[in-house]
Amino acid sequence: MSATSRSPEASRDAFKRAAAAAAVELVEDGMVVGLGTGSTAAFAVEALAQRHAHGLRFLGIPTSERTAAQARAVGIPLTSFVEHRQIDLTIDGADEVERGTLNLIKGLGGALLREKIVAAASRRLAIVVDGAKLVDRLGANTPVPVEVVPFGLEATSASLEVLGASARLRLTSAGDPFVTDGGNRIIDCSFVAIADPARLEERIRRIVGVVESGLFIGRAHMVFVADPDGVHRLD
Ligand code: ABF
Repeated sequence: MSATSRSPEASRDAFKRAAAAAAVELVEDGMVVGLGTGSTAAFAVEALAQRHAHGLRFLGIPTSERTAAQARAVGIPLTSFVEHRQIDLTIDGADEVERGTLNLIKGLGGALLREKIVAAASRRLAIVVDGAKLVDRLGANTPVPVEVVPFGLEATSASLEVLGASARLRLTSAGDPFVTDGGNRIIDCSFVAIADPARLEERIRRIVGVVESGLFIGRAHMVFVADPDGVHRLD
């Protein structure tokens, strides 16, 4: 069955799987590989497990406890920054990819801090998405997630609103504040349009109480996008 003759959800999963599989082809013997978080990155972890089962030797550094659990379950050997300061290649998802710049919004999955630490330590960051994630301007469909320390988060949130955001504390389905792997909270910040994402990232970072934002500016080296026409690599 072709991806386009399936239900929209199944098609989207087929695109995510195809983008992930293309990125996994970049992994070579002996590499340290950053393992992203989210449903698309999870397809990459599955594909990596298959390559590992066929003899490829590599070590993974996961970007979340969720991904660590998945990687262990499928038999991928893990390492950490204690043993390796530098990562050869990270494969991760994104919530929005800006055409042309490859700037990103990440963090709807709640793992943006570890994702950014892993991205910053990576020689190459490969992003895997389905075509629905491509936008002309960041912020079009997605809020910018901002990880903040719990203390004073109301004041931090007010400072984010001064930047023009409509700021909302992320809650779990049970109505409790969402807690990140680092024990922090996330404030989702909607901007009508982000004209200058690099400047916005800097302004958010300067707010006391902010740990990191989900704006990834100039970090992606390549993006694998899958849509009904196939998988395209953007560099
Ligand atoms: C991670 O998972 C995040 O940075 C992003 O928020 C999310 C994307 O998830 P999915 O692939 O499920 O859309 O990559």
